[in-house]
Amino acid sequence: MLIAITRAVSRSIINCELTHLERVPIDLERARIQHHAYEETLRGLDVEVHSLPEEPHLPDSVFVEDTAIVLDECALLTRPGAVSRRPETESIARALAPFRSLFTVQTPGSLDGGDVLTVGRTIFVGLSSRSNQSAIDQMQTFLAPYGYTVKGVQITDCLHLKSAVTQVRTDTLLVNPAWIDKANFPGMKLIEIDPSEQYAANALLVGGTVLYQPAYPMTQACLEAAGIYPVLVDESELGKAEGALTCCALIFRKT
Ligand code: CIR
Repeated sequence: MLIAITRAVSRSIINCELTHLERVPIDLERARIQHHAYEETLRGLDVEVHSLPEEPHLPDSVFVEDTAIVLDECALLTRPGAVSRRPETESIARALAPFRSLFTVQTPGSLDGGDVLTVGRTIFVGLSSRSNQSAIDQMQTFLAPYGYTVKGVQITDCLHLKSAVTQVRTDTLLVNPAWIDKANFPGMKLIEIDPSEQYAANALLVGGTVLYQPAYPMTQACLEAAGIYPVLVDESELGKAEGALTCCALIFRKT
């Protein structure tokens, strides 16, 4: 059984952090309808969804992925790279406490969950504008006793590691080679995005099902050519806040 922690879209989302996108109006109602459909899609996959109430004063708080890394054995609360996002972790700590023992990244470490890709016992961490070497060193210290290896990975021109690469099958990653060096993933099968769809590398693997946005039909065809038929879910309104599918939930096994 899988659990997903999600959070309602904040009424202040228009004041979100932006790094690579120009600010454009965000239709709050449309964002909420799409996010609700995303939660319903998860429920349809037998995921137990715990939807936290809106945080009216925390614009980016719907992007719960950035606040924690949840493994089978424990969870790590992040110290988000954007100062405006640091208060988001308080309520997430309360939500996770019934399920996992918690570690917390300490200053001078900074870490966004969007920079963390766990593949088996290897944890890749993007060295980005949000996540730094100190956080990687702390993760290695916390997680080595559980048998995890933490590897820093350089990314360029995108916000987070998972803007550039996500897992779509146990042995397969979906990757944008313009933003990350494929040599970081020896032994894995790689599917490249279509170069005309630069944001297409963010897919959400839930159990054996891939959730994917309808905005990337060329890359979707590449997935299908590899035998991966995604369930489509549209979070395009939150895309204007630089969010993608993985950002909107913390998904973990109910142990
Ligand atoms: C931010 O810049 O922090 C938010 N506007 C978007 C965060 C997206 N999160 C993610 O990709 N994990």
